[in-house]
Amino acid sequence: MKILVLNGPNINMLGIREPDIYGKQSFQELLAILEETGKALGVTVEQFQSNHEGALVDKIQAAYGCFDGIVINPAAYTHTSVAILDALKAVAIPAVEVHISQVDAREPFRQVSYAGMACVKTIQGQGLDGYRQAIAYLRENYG
Ligand code: CA2
Repeated sequence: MKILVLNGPNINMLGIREPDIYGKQSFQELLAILEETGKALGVTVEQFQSNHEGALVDKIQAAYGCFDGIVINPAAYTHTSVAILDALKAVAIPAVEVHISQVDAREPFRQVSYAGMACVKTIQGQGLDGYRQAIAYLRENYG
């Protein structure tokens, strides 16, 4: 099984500020968790992070016919991007939305998720472990 993990803007800055919201772990530690999870569950995990909406849309389109599942944390684009929602709908690859923080308990604008409307599941407030849980869910249900 091949899973594509997509991370949106500023996720590469994890651990640098706002540790009370996003934890102390760095983006490099997230990459290590993804690699370890892939090995432990016997799935191929590819990761892509971008600060650019179109680059994320391009990557979702390119996943068509190549990946069996998508884990996506669109970060701020979660709350604004109809383009990412449409791309997820277009490829129809089972996708799990991950948020490191508990977005439902934050500002009202973070409680709206466009991408989530095309996802089979949302995991939030679990810190970086949410990514492991999302990969395990896809493996269990779509592997
Ligand atoms: O909780 C999440 O995973 C979010 O997707 C993270 C986004 C935020 O815009 C979403 O509402 C919820 C932010 C990504 C990282 O932002 C940083 C901010 C300060 C320092 C480091 C990263």
